[in-house]
Amino acid sequence: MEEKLTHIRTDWTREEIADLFDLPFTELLFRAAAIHREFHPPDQIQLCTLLSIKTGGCPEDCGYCSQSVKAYSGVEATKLMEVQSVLQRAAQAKDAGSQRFCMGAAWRNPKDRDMPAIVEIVKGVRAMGLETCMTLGMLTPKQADMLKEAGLDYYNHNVDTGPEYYERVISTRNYQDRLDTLQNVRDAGINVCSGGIVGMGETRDDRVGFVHTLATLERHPESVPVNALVPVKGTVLGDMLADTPLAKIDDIEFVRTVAVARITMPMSMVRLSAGRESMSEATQALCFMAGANSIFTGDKLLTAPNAGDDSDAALFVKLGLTALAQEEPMRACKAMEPAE
Ligand code: SAM
Ligand code: DTB
Ligand code: SF4
Repeated sequence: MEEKLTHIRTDWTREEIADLFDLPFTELLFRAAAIHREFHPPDQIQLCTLLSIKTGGCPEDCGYCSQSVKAYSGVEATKLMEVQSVLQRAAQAKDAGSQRFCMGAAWRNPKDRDMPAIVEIVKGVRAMGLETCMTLGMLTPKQADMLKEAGLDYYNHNVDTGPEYYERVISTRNYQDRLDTLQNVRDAGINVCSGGIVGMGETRDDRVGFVHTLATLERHPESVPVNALVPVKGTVLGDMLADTPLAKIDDIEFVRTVAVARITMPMSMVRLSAGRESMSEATQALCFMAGANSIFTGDKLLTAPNAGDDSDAALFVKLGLTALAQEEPMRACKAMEPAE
């Protein structure tokens, strides 16, 4: 591998991260873009498809989520989808040009009786040549091993925000629970996907703490989704935001968060995730400039609306962006192996 000039660090201090956030916007973007092109093709974006394989009825009380039993969002609870139905949807996603298939279940944690079907799904989707990602809630070491054995490429489990703000958003688990599952995933040898949500009423310092948590893990997550809160009616945060329109996250602050994630975690895929449907093309373009290199395609995320293929295709043409080649993601993840 050609030598990279940027040193990968896991000893970032909160002060250093706060200083990055404070940079003049043009300087911050310039630094992020420079680091981005050292590690990634700057004109290629990975396309991912999301599927909710088990929707709603979740016992957790995450204040942003339409799928919590505590939310009055109108999302109906379903059972885990049949394996064949999931595989059909994965095949459609591949035909539509997706490289990665991410499957989400509204569980606090998978039950052992769910695991055989989950394992079948992972094996089937992987056999299609798609990169696989699952997000099923908390995992025991044994469940993580089973997923690894099945061939799962990535496990998504977000820390969501900084450690101090976490208990304001979720009361049914704590920050350490999240970190424990991430460790189980890491120990099993599965790539880690962990990020969070910007715009939940947190302060700049909470965003500093959020990036600091991820950038100081023993090994950076290979994938870092940055979501903008999608305010869903009937959720605590959605309703709070509806009452205070000024609380919506400022676009420039969102781009700053993407840029700081890129600078502190140079090799990770930074995913411009939820919230694009209400983001201008110009803001999305700034996010790509700041180092975001992956998006979710299609007109639906798990339950919330997404930008949609037509508008994405038009945006890619306008910006001269192309989809990351199908074999690239695996290469990216090999490059993450620690140096001998
Ligand atoms: N139950 C699993 C868990 O919590 O890990 C997986 C599903 S959960 C929907 C996956 C992630 O989606 C959450 O951690 C959160 O970061 C993000 N998310 C959920 N609702 C959102 C919303 N309304 N706006 C932005 N991001 C959201
Ligand atoms: C992530 O960080 N964002 C995706 C993925 N991981 C699973 C999910 C976004 C969900 C948005 C809200 C919804 O669709 O209900
Ligand atoms: Fe459940 Fe996940 Fe939604 Fe939290 S984010 S309520 S754990 S589905």
